[in-house]
Amino acid sequence: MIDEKILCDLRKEIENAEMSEKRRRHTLAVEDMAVRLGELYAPESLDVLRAAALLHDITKEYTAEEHIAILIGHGILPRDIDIFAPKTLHAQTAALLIPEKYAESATPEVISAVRWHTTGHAGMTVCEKLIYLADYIDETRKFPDCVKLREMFWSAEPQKMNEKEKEAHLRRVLIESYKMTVTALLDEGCPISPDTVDALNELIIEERKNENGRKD
Ligand code: DGI
Ligand code: FE
Ligand code: FE
Repeated sequence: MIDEKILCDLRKEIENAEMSEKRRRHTLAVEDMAVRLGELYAPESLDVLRAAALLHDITKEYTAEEHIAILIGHGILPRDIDIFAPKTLHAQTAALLIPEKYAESATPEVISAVRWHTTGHAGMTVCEKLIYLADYIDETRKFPDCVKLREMFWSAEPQKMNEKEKEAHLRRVLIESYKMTVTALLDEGCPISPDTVDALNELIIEERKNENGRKD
């Protein structure tokens, strides 16, 4: 449990951290969205969600060279995909720096939610899914795909769904988000991280099993 005082201090630190005004507003809006999603899907983990949201983009504005130096400094050899999909690097480096810079918030759940917030991966926990989604649909995002996904998530009124419906709804929204991301990346000639592909495949397979279950 990360107590309220640690979370308040963390928010103050992030409010004063060296990052652009846009990134700061986004970070605080991800915290708001993570809490809204958490109230629906993981009310017992609001502390994890708040800390992960506040920490998820702490290295977003570092250069590619700085990210690579952090990986190497932690004994990690950058893979080809790290070099050719550089926008995914900040999730790895933020997760590496949290225990050093924000030790009081550095629980395994917080670190993993930050680590996977950009690509996702196979076997995502509910907190990992919620931070990934909160990051995509926070209220400051005006990009058409984000507006569309935010609308898709809330217009279905998940507050009124039972547990099974809510789970299926989250899965469908996540699949849609990955479709939009992968399509945009391919259009731009960017490689798709194997973690992104693994996450999407797993969600599609779960969805197919669910459809078959409904037919039986
Ligand atoms: O850091 P944010 O901008 O708030 O959001 P984010 O951490 O989800 O990063 C989004 C960026 O990462 C976006 O430009 C797309 C890129 N990205 C996400 N998954 C992949 C990826 N880029 C490549 N090349 N491959 C991926 O699988
Ligand atoms: Fe990010
Ligand atoms: Fe973000």
